[in-house]
Amino acid sequence: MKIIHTADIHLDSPLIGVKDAPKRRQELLQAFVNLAEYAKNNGVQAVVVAGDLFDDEFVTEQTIKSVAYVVENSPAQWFVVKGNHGSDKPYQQLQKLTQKIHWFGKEVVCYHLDGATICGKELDKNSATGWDFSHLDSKQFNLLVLHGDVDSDAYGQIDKRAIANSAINYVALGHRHAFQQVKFGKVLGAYCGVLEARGFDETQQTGFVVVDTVQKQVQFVPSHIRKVVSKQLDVSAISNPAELQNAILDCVADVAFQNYLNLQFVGSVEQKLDYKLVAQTALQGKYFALRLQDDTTLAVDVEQLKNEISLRGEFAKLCLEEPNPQLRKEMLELGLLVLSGGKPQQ
Ligand SMILES: [Mn+2]
Repeated sequence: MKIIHTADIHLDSPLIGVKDAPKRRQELLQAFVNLAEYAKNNGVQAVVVAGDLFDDEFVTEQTIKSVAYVVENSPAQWFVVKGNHGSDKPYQQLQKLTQKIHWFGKEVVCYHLDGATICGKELDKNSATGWDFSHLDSKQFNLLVLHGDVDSDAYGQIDKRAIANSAINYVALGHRHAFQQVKFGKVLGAYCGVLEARGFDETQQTGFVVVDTVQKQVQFVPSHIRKVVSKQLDVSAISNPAELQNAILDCVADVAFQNYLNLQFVGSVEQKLDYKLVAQTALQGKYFALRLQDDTTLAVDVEQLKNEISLRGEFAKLCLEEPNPQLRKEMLELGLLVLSGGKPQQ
């Protein structure tokens, strides 16, 4: 049988700072609908949500009703761990709307399907105990679903040794927002990552995991409505705004407009241009969201500069008295920028 492992969907995230937040929230829900469609079209018999289905208590009634509708109309069986994000309220409301979801508790709870056993445990500060898997049948495919951090007990302890010594075949993890495989001794696990990026900090390929219990295969299936694309432009050899505009348009030519574009300017330059202004003007209105980072450095020969009879020369001498090299560099860059008529960035 095929099992989908998803997590961290964060429906109804506030998405603070996202320009089209209501639209993006609707897209998070759309991604969830698409996942159920994928399950239906690909003969997936079980969907496992490893926590953070909802973002927090701001979840709307319409969203909870939508989730219940999707689950009720899905031929798959659904398994949900609540996770540690936000309150229990939306989950309690969801429980009232549909009986079709299998939930977990503070102790390990297991459900037996035809061809697989799906176990799960809600983590909290008391989760150090209760990790008993001795009842599992090693002839079955055994899946364990958890929401937590394998390297920290901050959200509840995971007994890695108990998992390593058990008949578990796969640990479906939630909490970290990027796909990542994890080993518990010989037992394979994975964080499936988010279904959709919610901001510029979620730069990795999004999607979900499909587990084939017969082939004993685990496959990451990439999926997105929008994604974050990062581009780097070296502006060391660029001397004027017109040239810069052309370089920007060349650099981002292959990025589809529906995406988040993160454009970083790098290089060592003798004089800074207003990279952000030129980029904002050239790319205005094209991308779903735009983040611009000026990480260029000023190429300054400070030893030569200190001999210059000018305000710059005097300033360079002053900077050389600063013993901290990082601070000295920042002072020089910022001071020379201001002396050349530029404006310091936020
Ligand atoms: Mn999360």
